[in-house]
Amino acid sequence: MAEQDCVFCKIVNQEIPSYTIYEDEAVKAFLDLSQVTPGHVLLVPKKHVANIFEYDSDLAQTVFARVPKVARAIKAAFPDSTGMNICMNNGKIAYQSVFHSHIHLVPRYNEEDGFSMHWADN
Ligand code: D5M
Repeated sequence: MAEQDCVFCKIVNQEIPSYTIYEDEAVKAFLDLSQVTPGHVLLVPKKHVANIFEYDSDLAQTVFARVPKVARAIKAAFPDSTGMNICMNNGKIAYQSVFHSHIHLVPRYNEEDGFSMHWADN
């Protein structure tokens, strides 16, 4: 069930546009609006869950099992990338800003490619 004011539920339901790179019955992967590097993608469950604390094991298996496939698709589309950071912010204290669970996949190009993890800023 979609949450009325959830931006990622609206993306899942195509009420607002996204640049989708992968979709199946359970998940959607689309480009992050403010990409920290080219090809920065968010993988979200279609079911609205706020963050990891609301996952049951079936949902975890479904979502996390998709990560390698999406990672390879990004790598294929951005062949200049030579690595990838994969992370998930859970809770405000952990810098989660959109409370529909999502996994960040951030392709890396070089040490000066603009990426920094929030916790490395401190
Ligand atoms: O990351 C939330 C991420 O969600 C942040 O990198 C921006 C991204 N975002 C927000 N709105 C959109 C839309 N409409 N399309 C694509 N990406 C979006 P967090 O881990 O919660 O800080």
